[in-house]
Amino acid sequence: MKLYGSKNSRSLRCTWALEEVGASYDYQHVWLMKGEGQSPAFKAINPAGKIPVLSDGDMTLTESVAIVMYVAEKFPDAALMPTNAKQRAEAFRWIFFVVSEVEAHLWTIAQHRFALPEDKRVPAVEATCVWQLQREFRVLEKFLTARPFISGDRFTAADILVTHCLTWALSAKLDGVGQACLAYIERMKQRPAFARAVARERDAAEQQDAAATPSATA
Ligand SMILES: N[C@@H](CCC(=O)N[C@@H](CS)C(=O)NCC(=O)O)C(=O)O
Repeated sequence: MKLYGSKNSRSLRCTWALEEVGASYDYQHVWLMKGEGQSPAFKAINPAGKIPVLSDGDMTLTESVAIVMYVAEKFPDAALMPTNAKQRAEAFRWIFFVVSEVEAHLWTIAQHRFALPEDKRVPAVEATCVWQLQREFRVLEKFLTARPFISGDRFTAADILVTHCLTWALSAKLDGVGQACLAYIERMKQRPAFARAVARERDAAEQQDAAATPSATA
């Protein structure tokens, strides 16, 4: 398997899942800020020019949540998704919740802060997104006050996605993430697989940077 990703992006969800299951995989850093996502070579892999992308044999898979779910299914022994129908539904509940009710607003904020062309940005949108996000943060706070993991008493793929969105909210300096959510983020960051995933993405970015920078002594 090969994952195409970028530091500080949604690809961390996939590297984290791959590390949780102990998969062996190649990782290629794609410098979005340097326009690599739009290069003909990368667009031949994903015509949308976006990361993450996972290739596995003859399959090329985009969409971070689909990749996380594929990893969960390919490595069933790691139990990233429960097999019991009710527990599985509970994990899916939080995956859909965080993508549709939290990530959507985070992405709208990012688009109107920097991702859209300047003449398409409407800064006033942010206040509405923040208001909606704070309602969703209160929902997460209620559940994470009562349980160690978002879908119950064990780690699932839903924790990868919820943690990623909560850390995204913090790095965007948004208010309203509660104490139980903050404690949960810290617990999730203590997972060895999380630390390995962050290091893998960071090291790949640094290596690519070093390779592109002419040596001072050359
Ligand atoms: N829904 C997609 C979103 C993918 C996406 O927008 N990725 C961003 C980085 S987090 C990207 O590649 N942006 C480059 C671009 O839009 O040109 C997913 O979850 O994988």
